[in-house]
Amino acid sequence: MRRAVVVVPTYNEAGNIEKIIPQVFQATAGITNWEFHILVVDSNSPDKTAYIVKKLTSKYPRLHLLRVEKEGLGKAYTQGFNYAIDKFSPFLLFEIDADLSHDPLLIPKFIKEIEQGADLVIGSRYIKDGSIPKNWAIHRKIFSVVGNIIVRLGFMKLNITDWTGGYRAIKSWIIKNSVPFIKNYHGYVYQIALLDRAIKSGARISQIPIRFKDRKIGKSKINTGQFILNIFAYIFFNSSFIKFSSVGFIGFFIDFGISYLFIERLKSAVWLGTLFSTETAIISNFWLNNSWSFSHKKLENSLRLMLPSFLKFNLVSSGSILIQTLGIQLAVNFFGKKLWYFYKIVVIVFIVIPYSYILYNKFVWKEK
Ligand SMILES: Nc1nc2c(ncn2[C@@H]2O[C@H](COP(=O)(O)OP(=O)(O)O)[C@@H](O)[C@H]2O)c(=O)[nH]1
Ligand SMILES: [Mg+2]
Repeated sequence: MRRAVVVVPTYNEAGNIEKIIPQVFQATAGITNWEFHILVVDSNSPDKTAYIVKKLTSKYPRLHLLRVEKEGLGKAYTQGFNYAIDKFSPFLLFEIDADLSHDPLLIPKFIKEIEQGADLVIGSRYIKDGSIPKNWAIHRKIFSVVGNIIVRLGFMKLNITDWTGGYRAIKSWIIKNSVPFIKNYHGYVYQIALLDRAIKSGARISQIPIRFKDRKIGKSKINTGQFILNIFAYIFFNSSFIKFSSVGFIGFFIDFGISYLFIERLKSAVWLGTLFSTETAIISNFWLNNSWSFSHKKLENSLRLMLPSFLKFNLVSSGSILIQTLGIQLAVNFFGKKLWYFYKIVVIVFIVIPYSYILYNKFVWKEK
């Protein structure tokens, strides 16, 4: 029989914890081919949450308690997952909030997705039939919606709709793979880091709609300002797409610098300087993308294996040059020459970058 551990992080959830535990056990009672456990990870709540859980363990033998220091949500989850994996060797782990915002009755739906082949199931508020609470203050709604759109765009993963939510089913192997990395993310940004790692390690992601209910008891622990800063920092340092765009930017300067050197200083022919500078930029872009932007899909370090990919890279890059040249010429024909640099930026940002990013992902750095 496959085992699943539902990990419930708590900080001052005394009013909610007695309700959610029976609800989870009731919701899973009908799933007879799985064995369900609950692990409450409490960060030394002063309101005696742990004491209540301890008392309930005599009634529920599959209820367990882990007490940890107060070091943030991410840290509580990583410690809880490590403990659960060590002690119960589960096939599957669940994340769920303690404050009844997530309906435990949906657990069977998550299981169904796993049984149909998903590695990680996201409870999403942002797909059809999912929702956030109507009574949330407007700033909280905006933050949640805009925050998720920024993450989707930042990673260029538009089909993953809810990055910040905390209702998920995750196969243990993903957690084992990800822990060395995500253990550095203590706060709420950990949810984004875990999903990013899961995708990078090739997990099959599936989404089911959830209606997020506002908590009735207790207070939210989220520090919105801190969270926004952490999200931006995380995307900046971890998004292949952002790294890829930065590499392109660096390539532009290399190209320009070498052209200048050859044409202005060494008085070489313009075509020769241009040929040399563009190819140097292409080589350096290839190297930087391979070792940095797409390091999780890094190509084999042998010349023989790399050469076909490098040729494809050259082909896609030549396409970029062609698109740029034709695009700008077309714009100039239509609107006149005056704003040529503006058209250049528009063509690069809206056509060349998405075009080359998609093609490199498809043909050069393929998903493993
Ligand atoms: N163990 C632990 N749980 C936490 C911590 N911070 C938040 N939680 C729990 O994480 C879940 C979601 O937190 P909540 O404050 O409701 O966030 P919100 O729903 O985004 O407002 C709840 O079950 C909290 O009790 C923490 O530092 N340690
Ligand atoms: Mg909550």
